[in-house]
Amino acid sequence: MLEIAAAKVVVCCPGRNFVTLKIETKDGLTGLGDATLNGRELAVASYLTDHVIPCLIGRDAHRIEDIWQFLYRGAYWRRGPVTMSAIAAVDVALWDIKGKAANLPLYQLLGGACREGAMVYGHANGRDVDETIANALRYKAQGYKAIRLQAGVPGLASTYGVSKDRYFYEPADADLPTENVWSSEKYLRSVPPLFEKAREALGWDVHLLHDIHHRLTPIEAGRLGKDLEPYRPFWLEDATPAENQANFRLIRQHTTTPLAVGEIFNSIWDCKQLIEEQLIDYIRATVVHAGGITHLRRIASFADLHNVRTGCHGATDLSPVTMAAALHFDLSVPNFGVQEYMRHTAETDAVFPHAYRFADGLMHPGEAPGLGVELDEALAATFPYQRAYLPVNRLEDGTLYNW
Ligand code: GCO
Ligand code: MG
Repeated sequence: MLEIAAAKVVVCCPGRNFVTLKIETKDGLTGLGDATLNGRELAVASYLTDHVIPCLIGRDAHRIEDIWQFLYRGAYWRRGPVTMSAIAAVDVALWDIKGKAANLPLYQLLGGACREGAMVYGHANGRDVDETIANALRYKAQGYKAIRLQAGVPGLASTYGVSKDRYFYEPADADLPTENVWSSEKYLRSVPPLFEKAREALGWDVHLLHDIHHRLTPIEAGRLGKDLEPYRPFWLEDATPAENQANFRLIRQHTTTPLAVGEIFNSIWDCKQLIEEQLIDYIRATVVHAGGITHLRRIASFADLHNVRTGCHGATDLSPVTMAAALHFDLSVPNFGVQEYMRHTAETDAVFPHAYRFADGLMHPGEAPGLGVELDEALAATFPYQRAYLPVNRLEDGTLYNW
């Protein structure tokens, strides 16, 4: 028995907000879990502090599955991003503790390494095609084997995925939501030339990805997929909102471009039909928003039966605790596809010292016991929470649209 003696939530903002759960056992082991939900951070912090932590004290930290079932099945209100991020934080913190108790890196507890490292993709973005390609060439020179391309759309003042900084893209940028303007017509005209020029400049030995960020209808997405087929994209991400999973049947009927979905999914039920009917190729559900390692492994096993591979979300709003957990998962899961990797700021890396590392386009979680991530609480306290919202999106005639 490894008795849970205490748990607390630490909220900090070293460049952006993070919610971290720290669990301590009676004999002094500690585990970390990420509970960050971009733009809704304090809701998860309250869910943990007010409703979950009181139920953890005195339980056996070794009983990860039982505690997961207690928090999921035992609650009358199941699922949803707030609940599942809170459950994920507990789950990951308990895996961290188990790894430390066993003196093994987490991936060893998950069955050991299936590969030498996890292939990651970096974000090349720019105000126009040339700037995006110049940034993509820099990623290629650093050894990246996969690069996501996003370019500003001619005629639109700002575009999703395009930042002012070369490496850091942080969309939750305002005390109250800012408003963007969107035109699917202008966007659809802009993407094929980006890919055509990218293949000319980067060649064919690097994977190219693109994120639509839920902005198209299924038939528009089908057309874009078809237009991009000659350039062989690795995937088209989040073509259309996926509340209605059957939407993806229509996209599939029109293109062989691989499809990735799921960074906002929080349970297996959000992707059951997509996977079962083989409507997607990559599932992007990730540790922090989909119930932790325990639940994500279930999703991955189900996906494996249907030839769907993993492609975990890895934007900067997922803390280094999630990045580490994702890398242990990626190393051990048979149907791994790719891992998203956006570098955190130097301030974030200083608050969360970590063992994971990048080399030659791959990442490795390192050999430290458990997750291999620490939290410098004194430093974290110097970066207090700052309210920040993601933008909203309107069509050119003022209609509220998907961001
Ligand atoms: C991605 C995502 C992010 C999200 C961000 C919002 O593919 O990395 O789409 O850029 O917009 O995580 O919280
Ligand atoms: Mg995305």
